[in-house]
Amino acid sequence: MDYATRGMESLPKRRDWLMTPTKIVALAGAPLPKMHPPGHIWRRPVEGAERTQRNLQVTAPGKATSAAVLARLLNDAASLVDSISPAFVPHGDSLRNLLERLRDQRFHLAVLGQFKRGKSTLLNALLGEEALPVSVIPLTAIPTFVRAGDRRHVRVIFGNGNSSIERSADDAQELNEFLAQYVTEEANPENRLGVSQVEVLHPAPILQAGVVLIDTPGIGSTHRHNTEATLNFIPQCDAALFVVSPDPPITEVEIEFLKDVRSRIGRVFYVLSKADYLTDSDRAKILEFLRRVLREQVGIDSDVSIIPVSAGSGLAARQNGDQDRWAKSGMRDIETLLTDFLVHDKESALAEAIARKASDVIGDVLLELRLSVQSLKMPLDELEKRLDLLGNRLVEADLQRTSEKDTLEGDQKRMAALLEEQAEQLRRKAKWQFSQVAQDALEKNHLNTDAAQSALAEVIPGFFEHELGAMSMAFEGQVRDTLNRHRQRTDALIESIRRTAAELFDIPYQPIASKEEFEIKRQPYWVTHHWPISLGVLPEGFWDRLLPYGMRKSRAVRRMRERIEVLVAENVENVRWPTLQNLIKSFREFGNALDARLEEAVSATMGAIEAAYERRKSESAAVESETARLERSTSELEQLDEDLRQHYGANGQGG
Ligand SMILES: Nc1nc2c(ncn2[C@@H]2O[C@H](COP(=O)(O)OP(=O)(O)O)[C@@H](O)[C@H]2O)c(=O)[nH]1
Ligand SMILES: [Mg+2]
Repeated sequence: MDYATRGMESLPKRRDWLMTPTKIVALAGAPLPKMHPPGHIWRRPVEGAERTQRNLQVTAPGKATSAAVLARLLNDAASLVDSISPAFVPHGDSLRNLLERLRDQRFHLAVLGQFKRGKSTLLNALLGEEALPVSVIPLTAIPTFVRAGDRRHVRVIFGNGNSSIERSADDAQELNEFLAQYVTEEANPENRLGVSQVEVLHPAPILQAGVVLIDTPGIGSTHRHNTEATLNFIPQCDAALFVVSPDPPITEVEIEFLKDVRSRIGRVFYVLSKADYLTDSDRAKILEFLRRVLREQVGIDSDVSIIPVSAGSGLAARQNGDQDRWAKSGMRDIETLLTDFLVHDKESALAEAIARKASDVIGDVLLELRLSVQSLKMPLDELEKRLDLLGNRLVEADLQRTSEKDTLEGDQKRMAALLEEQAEQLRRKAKWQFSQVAQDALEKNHLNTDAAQSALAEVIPGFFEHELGAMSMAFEGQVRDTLNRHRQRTDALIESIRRTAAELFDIPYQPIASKEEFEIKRQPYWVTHHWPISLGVLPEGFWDRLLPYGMRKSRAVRRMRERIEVLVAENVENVRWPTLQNLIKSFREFGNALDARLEEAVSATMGAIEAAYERRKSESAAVESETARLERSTSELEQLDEDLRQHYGANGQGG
């Protein structure tokens, strides 16, 4: 079809996101109005170009002041962007949001490892007091977030966060006792209180750097759900302390866990706790052994540093102000490592990421500005011709988008079918295993069905907790891969629209550098499921007692089979249903986000040109001064962007 010969007016109004010229103008804000309309809502307008130019001088290289310099750059850029036109205020807001994140510097550092390795004790040593409960038996699957506050304060959050209770504490003991009511297995067995998260505010100096320390439930405990709870929690961590101890040095579960952790958390530090149990030579041997395991089985550099500590003695030293003992306990090394990391690496990692994102926002604005300027300068008939060509590209893009949505729908159906298949497999596996358990118990207990029922009650929660964990992990991976493919295609589509616009109007085009990841939302990660185990005992038939053993047995087995049938159905449903809901929700949210991104990209690109076009048609007198103003803004913004890149992009540190 020859779209090129059609006028813009004849473009089919296919979908909402496909902008018709009037709609584009409306979305883009005003059709580039007078220079400073009275009473407009721009925030912190730039007083004059001189000020911006002067501010641009302060970008002397040097990492020490990089955050401050970056903050100023972001601030300047936001003001400048606001002042161009009200249509750009959302871009200004994006820059201000980045500035806020930079200033906030909030960073999640989790303490990970098997239960009883001494994680909570280590955190207490860092906090300088016994704030967190320490126990010889595992705690419940509830992570505790500890952040800076001017006094000790706890917030316990229940369920989905709808309800919570708070309490201030005068000292460590009060804090510890209050926490123990919610996070210990004794006081809150299997988390029957339904606690989902605990937050602690604490005045310890280590927290002042903006770090949030997270005490985690620990993997590989008898409470199987703790492992899954910790695994599910990893996406929230920015860095981690991985704690092992001599008894035994490292287990299979920890190695598997560590492989997973390493691929998902940027920085992991290793700690050998309870080093006080060891003689110097034993310590050296264990460290050597650990390094070898990390190297050979996890694939970590051979010179990895593992810090030996005795957190217990460190805590005592802290409390007595004994600097010598604090150093000897190894805690000082950990403190220094963390402080260094928090002061240097954390800041530069965050600053780099923010600079890249800011550059992208500015890139967007620049593209629109350049499109506007070109459109204003171009002869009217030439402008119309190019607008037309761009319109054709949009019609094609809309077709692509429709087919993308169809594929997305197909993928969702495919994933749902896969889930049904897995649920069926799970049913078969569960029935087989439970029948074995029940039959064994019957034979060992004179065909007593109560005994068989108890035996089932013992295996069911562990079995399903494990299966749910495995299933949701495998599923999440597949959903993520599928959605990622869609995201990449949408990105390519957006890119091609922007590129077409840039090429048509002869302006330089820079592809977006840092694409926002679509986060696939997870279920709350430490929900304790209730696994049905009892359906009331089906009584023996009245005559059963009098029947010969063989007949009694087959009747008892049949009764148990019927019971297992129902138990399996209920429990598998407990796994299948939330997984399916999560799947549907992920796809729906993703589809919406996809549309929103496309719409945004199209309206921004077309908006600039269309607005200029409208302006050209109406009042030609002001066009010249408007063009000059936009050109000025463009070059100021280019300068700002260059400064951003010089500091954070051009030094070669990608990723
Ligand atoms: N000897 C010694 N025992 C420790 C040390 N750190 C922790 N423990 C003990 O190990 C047990 C488990 O500690 P905890 O901090 O609750 O471990 P978590 O489950 O990993 O949080 C407790 O009995 C602690 O007293 C240490 O550095 N030295
Ligand atoms: Mg603990």
